[in-house]
Amino acid sequence: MRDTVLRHHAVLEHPCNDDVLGALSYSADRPESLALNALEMPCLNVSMRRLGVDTSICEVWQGSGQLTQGRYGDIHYRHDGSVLYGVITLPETDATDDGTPLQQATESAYHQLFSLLDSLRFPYVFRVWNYMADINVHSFGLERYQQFNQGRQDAFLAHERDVIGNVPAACALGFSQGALTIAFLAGRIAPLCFENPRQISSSLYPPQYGLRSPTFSRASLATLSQGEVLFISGTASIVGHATVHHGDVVAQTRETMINIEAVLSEVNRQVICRYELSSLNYKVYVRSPADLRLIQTELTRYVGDSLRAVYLHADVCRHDLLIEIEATGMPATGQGM
Ligand code: 3EB
Repeated sequence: MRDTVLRHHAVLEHPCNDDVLGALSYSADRPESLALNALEMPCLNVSMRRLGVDTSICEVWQGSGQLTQGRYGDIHYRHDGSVLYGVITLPETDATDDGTPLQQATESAYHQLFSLLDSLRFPYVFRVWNYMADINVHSFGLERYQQFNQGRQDAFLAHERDVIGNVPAACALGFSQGALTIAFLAGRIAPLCFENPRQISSSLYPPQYGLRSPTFSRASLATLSQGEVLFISGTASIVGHATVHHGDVVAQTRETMINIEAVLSEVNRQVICRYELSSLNYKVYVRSPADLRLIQTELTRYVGDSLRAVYLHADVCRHDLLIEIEATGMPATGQGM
């Protein structure tokens, strides 16, 4: 591996005065990720427009007790002793023999992420949010999402991390321009990871989707300060490994919800708590803003009038996918988030 990737960073830490671990905001009006000052909580802006309403949105993760804040290489993080939230944004530099700019930025980001977690002893990654420019564009002979997958999996392998089974829940979406932007939640207690029986594990996708497969599980269940939180990964209209319902956004929305329901059944089969579609918070990534009404109608029909969903204009990682939906939830009997 390259020197830049192997470089080890000093951890610079100090205590915080509040109990917010950090945040992700989504707004197209702030195209560049926010510059972080050493005293601010880790918060990145993702350059995506919210659909249906004029306000932007900020997702905030709460810690408990005394928090510690730190910097490690390009990562800004906070932790409360049991859960760590970090953000990293990396520009793409020049291609080298070691890979394309996006591949190298991704490998470096994940290398820093794993090195930080190793040195602070937060071994388990619960959830990763991955955002990059031009996710469907081909360059250097490879689709950019595949370049990202290559960098990500190489970093998992270099750190001797599992690439199937115990892997974080995740999402990977595109925006029109900006640096690679990644946020993550990690902790000291192993999460439970789940697959979807209707889909093959992403790590076993056939090579037509790239020689290095996407490294994520379909859901993870982790302990945060507010209790158990279920993270359902970005989910799309995929059955087996194939995209279904080409060009039909209503059918893709329905198939995606059938997939989310299948993941929920897996979770409910394996844990004592009960999770329900109506008690999840949804984030819906929409390729064509003009499809918003059709998607809202179909989702409300499927989940019910209590549907809580935020819609964002984004590129989905396969050109034939029109929608991707992720969800987060507490048990049906517990408190809403
Ligand atoms: C899929 O099921 C759709 O590369 O981290 C969903 C969730 C998807 C996570 C990732 C990709 C990722 O393959 C795409």
